[in-house]
Amino acid sequence: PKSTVLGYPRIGPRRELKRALESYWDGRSSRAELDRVGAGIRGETWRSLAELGLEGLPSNTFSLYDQVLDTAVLLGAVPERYRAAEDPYFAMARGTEGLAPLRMTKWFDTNYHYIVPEIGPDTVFKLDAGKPLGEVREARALGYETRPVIVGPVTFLLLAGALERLDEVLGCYEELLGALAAEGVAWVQLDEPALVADPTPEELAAVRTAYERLGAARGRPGLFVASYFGDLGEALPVLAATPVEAIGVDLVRGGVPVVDLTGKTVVAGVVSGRDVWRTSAERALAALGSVRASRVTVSTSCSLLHVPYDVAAEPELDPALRSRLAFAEQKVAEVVTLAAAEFHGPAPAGPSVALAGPVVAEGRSPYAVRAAAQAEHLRLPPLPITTIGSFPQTGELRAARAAVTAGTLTQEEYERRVEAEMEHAIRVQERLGLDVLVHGEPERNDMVQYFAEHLDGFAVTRNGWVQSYGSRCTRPPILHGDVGRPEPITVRWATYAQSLTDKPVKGMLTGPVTIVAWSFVRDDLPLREVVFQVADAVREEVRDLEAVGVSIIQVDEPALRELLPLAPLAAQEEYLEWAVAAYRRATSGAGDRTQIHTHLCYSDAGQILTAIDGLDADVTTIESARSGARILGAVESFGRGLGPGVYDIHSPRVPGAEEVEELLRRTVRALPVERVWVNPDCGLKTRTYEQVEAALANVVTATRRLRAELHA
Ligand code: THG
Ligand code: ZN
Repeated sequence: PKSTVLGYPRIGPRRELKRALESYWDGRSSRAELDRVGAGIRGETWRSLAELGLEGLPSNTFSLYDQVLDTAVLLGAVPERYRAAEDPYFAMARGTEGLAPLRMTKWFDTNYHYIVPEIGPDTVFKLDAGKPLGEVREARALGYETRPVIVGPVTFLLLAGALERLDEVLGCYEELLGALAAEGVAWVQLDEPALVADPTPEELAAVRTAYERLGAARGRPGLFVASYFGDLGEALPVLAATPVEAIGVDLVRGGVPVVDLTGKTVVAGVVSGRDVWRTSAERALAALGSVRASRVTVSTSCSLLHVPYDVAAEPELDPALRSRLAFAEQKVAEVVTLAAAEFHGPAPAGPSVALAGPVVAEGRSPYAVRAAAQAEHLRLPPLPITTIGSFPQTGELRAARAAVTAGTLTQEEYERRVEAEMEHAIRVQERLGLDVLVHGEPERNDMVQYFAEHLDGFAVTRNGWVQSYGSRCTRPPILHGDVGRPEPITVRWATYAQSLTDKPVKGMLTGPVTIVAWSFVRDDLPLREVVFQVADAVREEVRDLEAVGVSIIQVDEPALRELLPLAPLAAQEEYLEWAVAAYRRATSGAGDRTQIHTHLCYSDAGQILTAIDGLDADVTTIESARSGARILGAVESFGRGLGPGVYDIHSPRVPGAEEVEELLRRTVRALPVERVWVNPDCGLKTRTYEQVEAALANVVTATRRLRAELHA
């Protein structure tokens, strides 16, 4: 075909799949109803792609939860303990009463999260090709011939940490190719994004083995190996030397291949699947024209899973901005248009943009000086108890926000309800005996969305949902112009919350890297420049909070690691340097007496502990309980206040006081006691008040026991 896409969104243009899933999980609808909604989304996708004029239609890009989990099921890698569950697939994805779910982690450097396959000595690989075969037949019944898309063997095993099982897994893939060929399938797409992250010699050998062997399978469909999220580098010549007929390259992130690919089809990803901008036809055509191959198919740089469905669903966007945007539907149309054009090289050099001058993070005093000033000013007890920021978000509040948007609730009435909710959260914390309170964030839907709505240079969408994991989605804001803060954002709420209590109430801000990481970002400036613009806006907010007497300000950077380049090491180091500089730019306007807190969300923070230290926050709260306090092994060199979470908020389970006490004891053994903070692992937004109150009461009990010993 002359045109194709590597994949498509699947949550449904109005999140139909999300609703069907959650209704099925709650027992409000049947499995048959869920399958009917899924079939509707698949059929509508094929119809829409064909109508736009796309030639190569993909199938098996749909998933009820995650494509990596689908691949585990395809290969029979279902751990024994899930097999007896009523629905083993969703048991692995979400857990059951008695079973924890499989682990979930980020899909390369996207905001999509996949289920990590669990492969152990007991795993017996056995093909179950029902899903891809079913989709091929389903599409055919609607009149469409499709190319099944499947995670490739090397990427699958690398994600599972089990590359040594290649031989067994290849047996399943061979069998799969046979089954697809018997079904009359002409092409299969095997996704190998793991190859773009600087493959090791072992990984390159695995690529060679895998595709020599699959290439030699008799009577198989055409093999299309898709790479994305970067350059294939050394994997390209290796792959090119195997019998695979087509190779997909990401020409947005990576360069035009220097390898001569005569004899192959190159599936050239010139339309970005990672942003929301229209494609420059000039640059795309030049890139297409410089590919040396026997055939070129125009495509997207990766699956369109990572962008919203349709700009047409955003009538409220400023027309000037709308005209610059392309979501999934518009990107398909671009692919079709480019495929119809004549290509001619050579590719122009990438844009060169001058960088702004060096950033000087103007000085706060060294930590020790600040710590003394803060101790004097705040007069907190030892082992101060706090929470991360959000308190349970009630259905009534979400309904109230929707009512304001619908025009059935006045802004004044809404704000009264938000204030009542804040007062409730403050009273609960006072009654429990916490030391540093939070206002609970009832005024925020999503922290990034909230700040984007209040900053210049951002647009927010109404229907621009992108799948984050399972049924969960976000609407990433669109950062399209210069960032500015027209007026204070959080000062009004912070002032109100502080007026209710004599205990300190933390100001709550989101850091510049996180705001950018969870948005779609303009591509005409280096990322670093954009992040610094956001940092300056946050800096103004920090100063304004301080000016009204807020003495503790938390600037969260949960996504600090998310923009980390996949490779090489030098790029990663450079990134961490400027990301840390941006954070300091955002926070260094605060005086020594003002205590800066930060919160980071992941369990393997040990890896970037040096960068975290570089943020120079006075207190860092961090996930710890869920990972068995692994972080404690790494913190000895950490020179500032630290609150390793004492219980896991992701589960509804209420921790006992003894359990919390045990974790606290381990923490004070690893760190000087005057630097230890006591807090849960993360925000409490997804829990109920009942759970939160019970858990925090036990945290207070445990902390008081330790404090009593300190005094003794
Ligand atoms: N905010 C934003 N991006 C994020 C996260 C976030 N990306 C990474 C990580 N956190 C992803 N985790 C989640 C967790 C929950 C939800 C989405 C992503 C979620 N979403 C609601 C849903 O799908 O029902 C919708 C929320 C809304 O109304 O905006 O629950 O925390 N920006
Ligand atoms: Zn967190």
